[in-house]
Amino acid sequence: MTYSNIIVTTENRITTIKINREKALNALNEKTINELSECVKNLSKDADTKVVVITGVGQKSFIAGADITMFEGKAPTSIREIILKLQETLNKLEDLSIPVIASINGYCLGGGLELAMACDLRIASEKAIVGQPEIKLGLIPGAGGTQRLSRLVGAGRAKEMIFLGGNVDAKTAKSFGLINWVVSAEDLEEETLKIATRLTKGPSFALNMAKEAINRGPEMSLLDAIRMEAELFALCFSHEDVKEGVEAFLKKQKPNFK
Ligand code: DAK
Repeated sequence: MTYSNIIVTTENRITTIKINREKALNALNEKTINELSECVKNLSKDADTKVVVITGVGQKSFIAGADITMFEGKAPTSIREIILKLQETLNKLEDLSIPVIASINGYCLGGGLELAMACDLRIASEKAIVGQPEIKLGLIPGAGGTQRLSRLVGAGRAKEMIFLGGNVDAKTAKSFGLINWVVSAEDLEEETLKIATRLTKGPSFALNMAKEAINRGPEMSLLDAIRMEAELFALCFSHEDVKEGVEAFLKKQKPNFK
């Protein structure tokens, strides 16, 4: 598939996906969702990529939500089809075995925030604006927002953001626990790259196990989740990275994970 609504590049084992609809503030239309879906499917089979970064083209917007023109005159059945595709894509994104970073360069609204929340880490420009404004359209978040937002910030904050549909700035979003880092707009690309590069040098098997434990845990009782953690901890010993990490520590050297 040749992409036009997303730009995909890979450098030093970091794959960057840029949403490329600057004139519509990178809103997600059906074509963009289909391209993203294909790209995420390919990434799940890509052994070379160690980290994924998602961002938006331009200075103004990460993703200003779903493309609202899509909602006009659509039958509920066709809306359902598109929304299931988006949900499926975000679930696959969340399930990638490698770390995924949302680099939020501006408006991050509705489906855009839902996509960012399906990523593992979120770094934002201080100019970023974040929100779930669906209620203003007579809608609710439809791509995982009611669930992922309340898990990230708690039910009270999630209800505040979803019921009132107000936007918050990056610093406030960070104080909610919704964003990991806030940096200046000029530094966003470089700071994102620093984090991504650091992750490419990490032990990929252990990173995968940590992601699995954190993502699966909330679906289980605490005791079952802790038991799963122990199993995944033990599984790490099946990988050469543990030997490398432990030996490097004992020799007071930096580990060189393969
Ligand atoms: N959809 C389509 N076009 C959009 C857009 C959007 N979400 N957001 C902005 N644009 C377009 C504007 O129409 C305008 O186009 P032109 O008039 O130049 O042709 C251009 O981008 C620049 O926007 P503005 O002129 O409005 O720029 P401002 O700086 O004045 O305002 C803004 C920026 C982000 C505050 C404003 O554009 C805005 O409020 N945008 C809408 C935000 C929003 O409500 N987002 C959608 C939430 S609903 C689903 C998938 C996901 C979901 C549900 C279903 N399916 C796949 C079915 C989730 C739902 C949502 O995301």
